[in-house]
Amino acid sequence: MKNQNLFTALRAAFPADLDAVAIETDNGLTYSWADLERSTAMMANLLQSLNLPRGARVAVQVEKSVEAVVLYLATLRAGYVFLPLNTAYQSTEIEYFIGNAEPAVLVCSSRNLGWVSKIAFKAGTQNVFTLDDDRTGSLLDRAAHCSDQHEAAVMHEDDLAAILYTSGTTGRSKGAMLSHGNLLSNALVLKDYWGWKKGDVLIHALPIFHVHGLFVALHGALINGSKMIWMSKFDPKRVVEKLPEATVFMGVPTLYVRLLAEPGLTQEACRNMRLFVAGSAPLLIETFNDWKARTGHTILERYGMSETAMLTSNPYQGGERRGGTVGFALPGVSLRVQTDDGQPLPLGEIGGIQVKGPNIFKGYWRMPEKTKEEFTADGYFKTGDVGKIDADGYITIVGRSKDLIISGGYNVYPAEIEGYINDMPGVAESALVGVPHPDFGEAGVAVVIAKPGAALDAAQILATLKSTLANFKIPKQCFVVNELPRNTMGKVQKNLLRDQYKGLFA
Ligand code: MLC
Ligand code: AMP
Repeated sequence: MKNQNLFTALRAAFPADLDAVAIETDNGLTYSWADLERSTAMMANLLQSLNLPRGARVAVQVEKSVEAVVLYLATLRAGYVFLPLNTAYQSTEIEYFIGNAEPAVLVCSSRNLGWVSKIAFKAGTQNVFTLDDDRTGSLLDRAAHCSDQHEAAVMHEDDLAAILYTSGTTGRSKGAMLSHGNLLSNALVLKDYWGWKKGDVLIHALPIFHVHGLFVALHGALINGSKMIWMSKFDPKRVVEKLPEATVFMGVPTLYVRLLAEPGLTQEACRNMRLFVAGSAPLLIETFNDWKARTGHTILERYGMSETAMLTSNPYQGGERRGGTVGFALPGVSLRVQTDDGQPLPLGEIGGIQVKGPNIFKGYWRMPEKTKEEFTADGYFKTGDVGKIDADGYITIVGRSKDLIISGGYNVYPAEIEGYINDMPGVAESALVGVPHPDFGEAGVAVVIAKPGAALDAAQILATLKSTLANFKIPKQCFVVNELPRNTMGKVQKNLLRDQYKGLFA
């Protein structure tokens, strides 16, 4: 059997000169390709010394660092399953993920060790390590004693490489299971489609616990043997400073909006740039146009999901990059638009986007029924996005059938937040809607009604949410009202609420 280990493919793309710089960090450190080879070997040996069962999950909630990337690559190399968790998640959220995924290994920041390890031990996780963004922690201490020689585990293309938690319209988060084959096929397609070439340098400024930063950006650079300028946090000034040394940048729309506010963003600053990629949320046409006017570059917008990695892209060459569209289905991806009852729609008509291809995930972790519901009888995955295909083949996303808010590139599921608000004393009902926001694209607004005789304080509601949930999920405003608009069936009409509050952040 040919080894389909994603790590093996990434490793094979390292340049011949292993002493060349692979990653340069914003605090002045450099890591060579040889450093990546050795450190991933040591960490893979550490993981293997734990005698984990096949398919064991390695859950990780740590600040962004090169060592966190080493841990990701080592997990692939050793043949285990990587499970990244947003650093904003608090104990209630972590408790759910750990309880559901039952990881064999958990790696957290040392400042969270107390509460995280309690959750881990309760879930039966036997191995808890710390990793901090200053190159310290028990994980590195232990790995330092391991051999720097390691033969990558032999993996089948269907073996799991990662589980990414993503929420549904109802209920709790679901773990999207992605295989080595899913991720490798997508990385190879993008390498070709986006014209990665020798000498490319990527500015990596995204978090590494979601598809965009962990797969699209990181795999993109690694599978091309390209150097990365590594930023632990997105700082627009720092990005502008570093642009002259780079050729590729990737970001969610909020990053582009914030970069445009920098006077230093000029054609001169972008003189060596080859490609700006945007995705994870809709890019406003104003941002697309302003970017072109300021830098002379046309942003390439693409579309993807946790369950699918990248699905579509505007052309890199040989065609126009059209603002407001997400381009064409990537090679190997079959994309169609259908009605709710499964009827194909002609070009130009709006319907549900469905996809098929080697990049589509293996299902939701321990949720076979949910997985089945999300696929059609002929094997297409229902994305929950609503769109159309025009006569030239360009795909436009016009909305979502799933009740989802995308704020600054992070997903917020109204059902989850409403659940927490509804459980608060004195609350009769609530509705969370997304409205336009100049910085985050979309922002959540909570509208709440009180039980008869109860007095509610909007600020208190927000404060209670803040003490429980990840910060990006907290509504930016909360209103206590007497009633919610309803249709004749009694269902809350969120479109009317969205309309009512649409100017709130204008
Ligand atoms: C931070 N805040 C947000 C937020 N990020 N609020 C709403 N939405 C967000 N995304 C809030 C915090 O709660 C805080 O509020 C205040 O803003 C400042 O927090 P911060 O931590 O200083 O924010 P900052 O570092 O500036 O972060 C903003 C950001 C970040 C845009 C840089 O959100 C980010 O990195 N987004 C990228 C997400 C991403 O990578 N998505 C890809 C998903 S993959 P307060 O009140 O506490 O002060 C995917 C598939 C695909 O979707 O197709 O790619
Ligand atoms: P996630 O579950 O975090 O992977 O988010 C995936 C969702 O982000 C998709 O289903 C889309 O709704 C949205 N998305 C990703 N890229 C784009 C884009 N370019 N334009 C509009 N929406 C996007």
